[in-house]
Amino acid sequence: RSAERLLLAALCSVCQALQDGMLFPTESPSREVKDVSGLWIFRADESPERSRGFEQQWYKSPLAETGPVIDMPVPSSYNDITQDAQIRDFIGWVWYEKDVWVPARWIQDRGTRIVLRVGSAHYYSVLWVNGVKVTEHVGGHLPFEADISGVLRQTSGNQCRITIAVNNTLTLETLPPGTIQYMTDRSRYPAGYFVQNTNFDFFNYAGIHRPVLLYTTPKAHIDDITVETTFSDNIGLVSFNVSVLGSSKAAVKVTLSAQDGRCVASADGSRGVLKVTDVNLWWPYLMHENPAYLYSMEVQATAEDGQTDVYTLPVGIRTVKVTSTQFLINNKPFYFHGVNKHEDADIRGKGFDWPLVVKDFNLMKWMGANSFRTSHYPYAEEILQMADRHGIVIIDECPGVGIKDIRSFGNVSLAHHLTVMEELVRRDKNHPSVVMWSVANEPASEMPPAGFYFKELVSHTRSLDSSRPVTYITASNYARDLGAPYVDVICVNSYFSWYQDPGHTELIGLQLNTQFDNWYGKYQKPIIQSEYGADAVPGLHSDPPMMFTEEYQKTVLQNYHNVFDQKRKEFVIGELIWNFADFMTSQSIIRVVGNKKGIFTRQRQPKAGAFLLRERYWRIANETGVLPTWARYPCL
Ligand code: GCB
Repeated sequence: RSAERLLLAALCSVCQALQDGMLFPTESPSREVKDVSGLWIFRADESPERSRGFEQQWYKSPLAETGPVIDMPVPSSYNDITQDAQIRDFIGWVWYEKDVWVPARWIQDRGTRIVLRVGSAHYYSVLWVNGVKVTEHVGGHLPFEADISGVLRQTSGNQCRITIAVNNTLTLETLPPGTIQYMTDRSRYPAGYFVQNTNFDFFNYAGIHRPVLLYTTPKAHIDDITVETTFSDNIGLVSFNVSVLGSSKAAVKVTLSAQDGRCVASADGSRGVLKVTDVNLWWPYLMHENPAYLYSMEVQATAEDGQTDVYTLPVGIRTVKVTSTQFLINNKPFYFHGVNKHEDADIRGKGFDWPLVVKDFNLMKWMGANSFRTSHYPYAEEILQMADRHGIVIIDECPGVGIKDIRSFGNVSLAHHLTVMEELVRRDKNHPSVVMWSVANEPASEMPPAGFYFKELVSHTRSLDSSRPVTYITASNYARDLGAPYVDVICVNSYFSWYQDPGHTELIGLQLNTQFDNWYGKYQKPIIQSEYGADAVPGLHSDPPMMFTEEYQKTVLQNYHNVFDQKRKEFVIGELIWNFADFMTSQSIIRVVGNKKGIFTRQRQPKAGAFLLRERYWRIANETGVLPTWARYPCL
């Protein structure tokens, strides 16, 4: 116990809560946004130690003057853009650069704050502007930014050379973890040969994955907004907390408007509660005839000098609660019938792409999915905004996938994991679509340090946000799982008749029933089947079904569904298919150009399993009885 206390004290000193906010950049009367994504130039540092770029200070001069450069689109992973296998599999530092023009008035007006923001870059990034380092950031999948007003005003004025060095190396202390292995047998490997080992099943795509933006705010600006919502009868309550930087005496005014523009509540001051009569609640898709209702909250902060900063935040009013058998949204039972996804597509890898995002939402709505889990890392903010607008419910997962090595349960790893949860909650706390945090996927939760590790992680996450439940995804045995006592909902992944008893779909019923009864018997917490599925190579057929055919995938799904239909009357609160679409993995003997457990191909065409799920999800949705006839799936 005293050792635990010591450890905690050490941790608290490392992980001070994040100071600043991370509001999504939007335009307003006081703010401008300039997207500087597009075509950048690129150079991989192929020197043996990958350190030449730093030794030769490639950020000091235009990158093209340092050696050969190539074109590179942003956002995109760099891996699949060229014909060069070395770039695809590259490990180490790569360098990106773009010259942009900054509007002269931004520079001249000293009351304007200019911020450079990267939506995400995988994994470790360093940023320079006109050769001056402005920030660095550890971790992919989450945004980071730097105030570059001073640098721009001191260096070349309107001209802005942005250099970003990105390193995809994973270590035992990164999230996800990995190891670099040097091969020393000179009869098999050349000198200096190394590989990156990981414990996760998706390709470690790298590069600048989300948009790079320049945006402005007044010097005294709204730095962060936190809203929490609840309701009682027909009164909605929105509590808000606004933090302003650059002025200690700014006057804050908050106005909430309905979708027709009508002002429904307003208040003065940086903290308070807005009361909304005849509230329109935010309901999930297929749970209400008018789902995804969003109010619009305008925050104004006026500083002593009279300048006003304005920021508008969409607000959905809803509650989330968990009982021992149910997941309640707005006090009504919610059953997750949804998917697990990846940010993954041909050519762009994990690069953000609007056509793909909109297509995926259309497919989810087509199949009657009401939810998805952001397996195995946080997705782009734009995706969460879509979910808010369409009523798709999200389990928001951090990048804690593949924590399998006992050394990754140490202090340094835990401190970083706590910081990542802070970054995640800071970014996503205001999204009504986000109903639960997931702190990890399939860790080695039977290893002794996992108990302490997950106790800390879950309680820290709760201290950051008490309005949402916390889970982690387990694939471990119910009797040996050391994290389950701390979570609110048990999420279990299992692959009966695939990794266990391959080919024996007749065993699924028995084994899945046992799984559910064991977990519920031990913890009395509601359970989500957070992954299940089977690979299907599109176009492969056999009857009776054989593994890897579309028929086999369907049969596996049907056998799971029979059990879900029994257990959802008791304590099973959701089912999420693995996976929405086929996705790329590293090369191995169990993957044929990637993981084929998608019910859609990587190009988003349906396999037989997609039609099966579509019928099922709409049938479940129709059971709620709230859907008007026109909104029902016609065949049912
Ligand atoms: C899992 C993992 C997921 C894999 C999946 C599979 O349990 O969470 O990342 O892709 O199984 O297909 O093996």
